[in-house]
Amino acid sequence: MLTNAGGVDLPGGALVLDYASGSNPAEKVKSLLTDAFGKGFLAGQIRNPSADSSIGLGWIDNAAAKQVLILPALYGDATCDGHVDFGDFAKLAANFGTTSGAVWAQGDFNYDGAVDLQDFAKLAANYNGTGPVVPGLADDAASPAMRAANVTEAPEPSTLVLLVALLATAAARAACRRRALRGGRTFLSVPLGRA
Ligand SMILES: [Ca+2]
Ligand SMILES: [Ca+2]
Repeated sequence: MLTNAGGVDLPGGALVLDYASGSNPAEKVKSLLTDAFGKGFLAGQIRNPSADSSIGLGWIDNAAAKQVLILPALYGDATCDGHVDFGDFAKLAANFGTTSGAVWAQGDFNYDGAVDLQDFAKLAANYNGTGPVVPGLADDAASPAMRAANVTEAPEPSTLVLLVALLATAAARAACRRRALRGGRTFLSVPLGRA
């Protein structure tokens, strides 16, 4: 499926790649989806004929179940549970400032490997939105591993204003990390003040 020329259309449902008895296809999936993102998910090896500016394809590597899932998802739905909410923001905030190697589940929604303001803008545009919900993968007991991987302990902010404030905090923390890595040189790459 990942290698034949025809590829696969995913307008709904989910594609589950079980790697319990094989090698993890995550890198291949990431590569194919990065290519398809550049084509609006309307072409490429894995496609979503219903893709538009708010819905593309997301994916998640469920290491506990040894499954990679690919499914239509709202941009911003890092957890692939059909909703864009604080759990997704927490993923993005935790990885904010990453410049390469990040994946959808970490908040890279435009498949460039970085987690930055472009990704936050995509999440913000769909915040509190509900997209395609795949039975068995969403808000039911069938996805405890994904739920467990989520961060939902913090109080849930109801407005984007609060999210922006929290993001500014995350950005400041990321800048601090970079300063530490760069031997104390002052460095701030995002145009946000400290919260
Ligand atoms: Ca979500
Ligand atoms: Ca990105």
